[in-house]
Amino acid sequence: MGSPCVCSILVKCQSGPRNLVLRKAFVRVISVDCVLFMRRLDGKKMQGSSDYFLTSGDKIRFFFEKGVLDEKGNFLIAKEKSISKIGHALHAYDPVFKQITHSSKVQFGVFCFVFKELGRKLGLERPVIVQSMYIFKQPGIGGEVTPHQDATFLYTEPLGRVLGFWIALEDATQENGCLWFIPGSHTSGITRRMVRAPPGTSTCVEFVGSEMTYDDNRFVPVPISKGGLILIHGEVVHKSELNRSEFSRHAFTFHVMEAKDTSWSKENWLQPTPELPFPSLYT
Ligand SMILES: O=C(O)CCC(=O)C(=O)O
Repeated sequence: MGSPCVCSILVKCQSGPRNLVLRKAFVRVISVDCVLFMRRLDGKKMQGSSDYFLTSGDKIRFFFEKGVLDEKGNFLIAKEKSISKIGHALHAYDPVFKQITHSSKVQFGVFCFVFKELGRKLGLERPVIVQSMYIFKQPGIGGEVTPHQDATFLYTEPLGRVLGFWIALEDATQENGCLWFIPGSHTSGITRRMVRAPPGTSTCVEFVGSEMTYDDNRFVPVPISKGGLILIHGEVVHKSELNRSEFSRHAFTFHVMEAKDTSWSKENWLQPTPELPFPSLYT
C-alpha cells in the first residue's frame, strides 16, 4: 500500500487498548461545552462563524456538517451525529491527543524521516505542531473533501516543510470515505493559496490562484485499517468522498512543520498566538 508520495502505515499503534483510550478521550472532549458553529447566512451570524473559525487555531472548537440545522438553528439530526470535526489545538489542550501527538513513535518517526526528494536522509531538526483535528466523517452525511494540497492552507517558504499525520481510528474504506491521492502530485508546487481576507471584507479568507481540475482517474484510493497511519506530503493532491455508507470513519490528524529555516506565512488563516506558539514536537 502506498505511492511515491504516501508512506502509509508507518506505525500500527492504535489497535486494542490505545484505540479505546482515544475513544474515551473523544467522549470527554465532546462533553465539554459544545459551542455550535452556526452556518447561518445572515451577516452578523456569518461574521460570528468566521471569527469562530479564524480564532480556533489555539482552541478546541466544534464544527458541524452542512444542512444539519433548520432555519431556526435547531438540530435536525442529533448533535453527536452532526459533528464534522473538532479542531484545531487538541494536541495542546487535550491530554490524550497531546500524548498521541508527542508519542515516542511519532517523535522517532519524524527524527528519522527521509526527504526522498532531497536525495538525502534528513531527520527534521525543529519540528513544530501547527494544528490537529478529530474528523468524524459521519455515516450518510460526512461531506466530501474536495481535491486540495495542504500547503494551500498551511503555506510556507520554502514549500516542502509541512507533513500531515493522519491516523485512522476506524477502518477507512472506499465505502465510508477513505483518502485518495494523485501519485507524484507533490512535485509540482501548489496552484492556489488560501489567505486571510483584509479586515472589513465580508469573507474571512480568500483564495489566490485556483485549484486545478483533476481527472478522477488519476486518484488512487488508500484504504487503511483502524490504527494505521498515513503520512501526507504538504503538496500532494488528495481528497475524500462523501460518506454514503452507514459506517463512520473517524480519524485524528495533525500537521508538523520543519521550523528550521522556514518562514510561516503571515497570510495563513492559522497563526501561532501568544497563548499557543507552535509547540515543538520533540519533548
Ligand atoms: O479526513 C479527510 O477526509 C480529509 C483530510 C484531509 O484532507 C487533510 O487532513 O488534509
